[in-house]
Amino acid sequence: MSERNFFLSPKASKARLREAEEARKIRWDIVRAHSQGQVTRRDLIKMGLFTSAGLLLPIRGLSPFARSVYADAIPTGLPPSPFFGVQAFTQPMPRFDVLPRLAVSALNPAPTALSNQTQQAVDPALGGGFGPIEGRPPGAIWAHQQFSQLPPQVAIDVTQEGAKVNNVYNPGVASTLNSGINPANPFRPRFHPNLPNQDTLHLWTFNGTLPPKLMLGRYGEPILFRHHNKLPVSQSANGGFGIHTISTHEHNGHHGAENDGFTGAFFFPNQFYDYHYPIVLAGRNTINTTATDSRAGGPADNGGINKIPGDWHETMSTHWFHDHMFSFTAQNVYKGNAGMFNLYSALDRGAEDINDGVNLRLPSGRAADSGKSWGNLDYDVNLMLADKAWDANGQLAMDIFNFDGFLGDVMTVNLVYKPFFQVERRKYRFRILNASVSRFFKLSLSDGSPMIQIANDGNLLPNPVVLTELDEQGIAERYDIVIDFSRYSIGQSVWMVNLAEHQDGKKVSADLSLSEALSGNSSDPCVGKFLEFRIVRDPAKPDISQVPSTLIPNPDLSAIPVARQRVFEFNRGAGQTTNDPVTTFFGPWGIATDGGSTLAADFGRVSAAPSFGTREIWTLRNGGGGWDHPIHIHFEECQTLARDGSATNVPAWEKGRKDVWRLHPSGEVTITLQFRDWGGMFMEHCHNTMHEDNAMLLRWEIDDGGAPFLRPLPTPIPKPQGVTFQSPDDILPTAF
Ligand SMILES: [Cu+2]
Repeated sequence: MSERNFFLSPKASKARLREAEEARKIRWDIVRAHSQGQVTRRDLIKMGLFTSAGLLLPIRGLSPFARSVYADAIPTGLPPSPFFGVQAFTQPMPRFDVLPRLAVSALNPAPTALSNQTQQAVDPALGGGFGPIEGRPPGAIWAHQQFSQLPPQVAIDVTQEGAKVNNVYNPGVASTLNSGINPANPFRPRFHPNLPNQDTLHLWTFNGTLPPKLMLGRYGEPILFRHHNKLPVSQSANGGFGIHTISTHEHNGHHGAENDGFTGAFFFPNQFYDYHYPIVLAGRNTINTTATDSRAGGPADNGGINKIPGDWHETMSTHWFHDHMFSFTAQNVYKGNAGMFNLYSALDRGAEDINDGVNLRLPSGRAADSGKSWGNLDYDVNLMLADKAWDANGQLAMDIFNFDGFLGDVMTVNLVYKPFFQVERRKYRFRILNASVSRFFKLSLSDGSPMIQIANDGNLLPNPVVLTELDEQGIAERYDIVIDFSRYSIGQSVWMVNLAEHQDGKKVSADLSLSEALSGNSSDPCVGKFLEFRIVRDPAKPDISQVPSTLIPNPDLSAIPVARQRVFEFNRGAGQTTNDPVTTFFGPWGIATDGGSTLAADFGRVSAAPSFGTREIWTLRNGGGGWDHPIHIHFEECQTLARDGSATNVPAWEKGRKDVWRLHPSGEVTITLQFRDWGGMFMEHCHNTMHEDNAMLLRWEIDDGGAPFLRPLPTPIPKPQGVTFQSPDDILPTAF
């Protein structure tokens, strides 16, 4: 186990803890000044506080690993988050808060295909003058693609704003299925009833409230997601981290780029952005175009299937949505900009009693009892895992200057500290999201009993996999599992346990055995039990849910030629060839494309431009052995062809489609993907969001699918007074 950890033990001497608290104050003064725009990273380098690699120099007090006066060889560590006497497993776990699904006519102004450029006065803090009410870039290229063919049928109307009390909590299930929580009681913005309320500057969430938000959607029913930015107009009103400009990514929606939360298409306070999620099956223009296959579809209100065009093998289930602001994603997601999206289909109906030969009947709930033909949440539970830290006052806190990665010392589930969850003696589906900044998890149950993995990322696997330990789960990966609690007796408890120990944010330092993780000896405070399942009763009705041996086979790509291959190598020690103040960032991390040099992020650079309607093979390679990277490719789900050059290295739980891959130290993944249905600019990046922000991210685009797309696409430059465009400032020689 580690000798060196990010956080000091609470048992460290008072003097050591005091030294660490002083160090944290100095360090966070600099963090705050930087996040509020008072000092730039270039200034900090000039002042000698940064190395050119971006890391803070190990001056005592500025780095958690600087040498302490108390013991030369041992770093100080950060002081642990204060607990105010709170014990683990003493509060119920809140289910997600289901977002209301409104009629599109409830939106005022009505959504439009092109960005709504109606002018409004701009706050003087944002430069004054006038600017558009919608932050989406103007013009045909950023218009909603196929808006008239796929008009929105449901509206989701949300804000981003500072923490406040939730008086409209809707868990979507009865209180008995939510550990007895009475949703009529005000739900306060805090990590435990005995911890302080988070203030409006430190926690910024969807609608400003907890619990985190859940969107429910179904194939064939396009959603208009209107996101209002109600964050403070002053950049300094941020509690020391986070920025008030946002861009929302529906991870991993198969949508046009104008709805993908492009990192450079961010919008400002007092603006909104209309995201159009058509929720179509990939391949809709070439496969099952007459919509005759009943496996390709969405749940109908009458219990039947609304058939749609496209490939049913491309059906997705578990998504999430989160901020993608250029170079500020880690801070904004950590601050609360993250929700989940359950996507229902003919195959995955969310109604376990519908037995029509298509519905897989996964654990969810009964349509006959609820009257809901889809989306029953009774036994289908979203779990958002994230490590957090807070300051001496109990307010959320973050160190944005550790470019290796940020680790919290407090484990949260659904944004509360180590809760319990009451369950019945039957099967449950859990949709587990790793929503951390830099931490990987590895999950097991405290008694070592089996779990059935049914999905990886957004996708049901070809076949379920029985495991007593899940694989490591990187940032942004989703693992759907089924746990059968019928093997326990009423009154028993079993815990979910994290086996993955970190010493820093670069990678997992050790995957512990279950007994090691349970021993309490790890110096990583997020190792061990973090969620208690309390088995409280028998189900009122027998469990008729199923886990079929075949779920969703992969689409067959054998007849589709491979148009070309590309190689992306993820490295430390990036250079920057451009110097645009808006589109570039520099940092230690970068990506080398097709054997070129390792480049830091520039969203004005085109690194790859695959041709519309083709298929390619991409190799993602980790250029170093000292770190892992969970790499995310936007747009369409990929198939994993090989790990480290061999198909036999692809484990059973990665044999379906995926959108995030842990490369492993010095590891390599070979994937194949298609470019169809939509166009525009997309991204590829590390989802260790500290790496992503510093600056392991690139832009690729589909720009030859016909009007309105130009090759190459102009880069948006957002301002409160309106988005302007400029030509790409770099096009890599192998892009086209
Ligand atoms: Cu990374």
